[in-house]
Amino acid sequence: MSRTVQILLVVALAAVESQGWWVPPCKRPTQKPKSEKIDLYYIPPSPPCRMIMMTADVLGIDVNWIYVDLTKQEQLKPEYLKINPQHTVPAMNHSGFTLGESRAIQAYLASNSPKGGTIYPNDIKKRAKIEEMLYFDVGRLYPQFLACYGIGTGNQSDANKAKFAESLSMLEEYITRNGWVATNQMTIADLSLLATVTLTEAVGYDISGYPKTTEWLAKAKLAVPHYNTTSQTGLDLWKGLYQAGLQRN
Ligand SMILES: N[C@@H](CCC(=O)N[C@@H](CS)C(=O)NCC(=O)O)C(=O)O
Repeated sequence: MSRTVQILLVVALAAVESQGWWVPPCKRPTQKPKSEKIDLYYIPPSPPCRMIMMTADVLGIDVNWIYVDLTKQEQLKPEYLKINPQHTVPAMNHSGFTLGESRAIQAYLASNSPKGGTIYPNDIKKRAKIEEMLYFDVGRLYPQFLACYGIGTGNQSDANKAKFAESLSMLEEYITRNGWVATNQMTIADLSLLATVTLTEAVGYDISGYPKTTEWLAKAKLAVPHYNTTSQTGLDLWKGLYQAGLQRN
């Protein structure tokens, strides 16, 4: 090859490369997969959906909110059941990766977010404490609340009320020990329990006998961006449904 042809080839290659038309294999830039937006299926009044809304707001992440009309049984459609066989909201679809449990969604959102370490730290002991309180909520406090005050299904028997009150005392003890529910800072467990404990406001249950919980409730609400425009609106809708359920009984 003549010297002139060699120079022309080098110049042509440089031009092509600078336009990004072709990159030699050895120089191929690492292709970072574009992170697709997360789809979150929800309805505003649902307590587990409110905890997801609060988690997304605390993380400051932008997601696709997709309303599922339960009155039209959209949650029973085959395409929804593919995402969540439990036919419940909330549910999540992140480029084909699906979840149908609110607290698992919280953990995923936090793990996937640059700010996630603040509310879902990597430290294994802190995580264990957070999980302890998430299970406390899903396994004890929330079902005991629903046993008394579930929409159209609650039974405010003395036994049910006593169990709920005992669990509130346990929560009071955790908050007294930690400052927040699981650790000394706000975590996804606080957001889970915030969704549950604020339900007491909707049913007129007085928690002033639990002073640490009352203090925590106020500071947790302040720590959630847009609490009054997102979570509170959902809670008010839940209250309307609860009162309508009372009238039906
Ligand atoms: N353990 C689930 C419970 C979710 C749940 O019960 N969602 C209700 C609304 S609050 C629902 O979607 N019900 C409709 C159905 O069961 O078909 C979670 O926390 O994600």
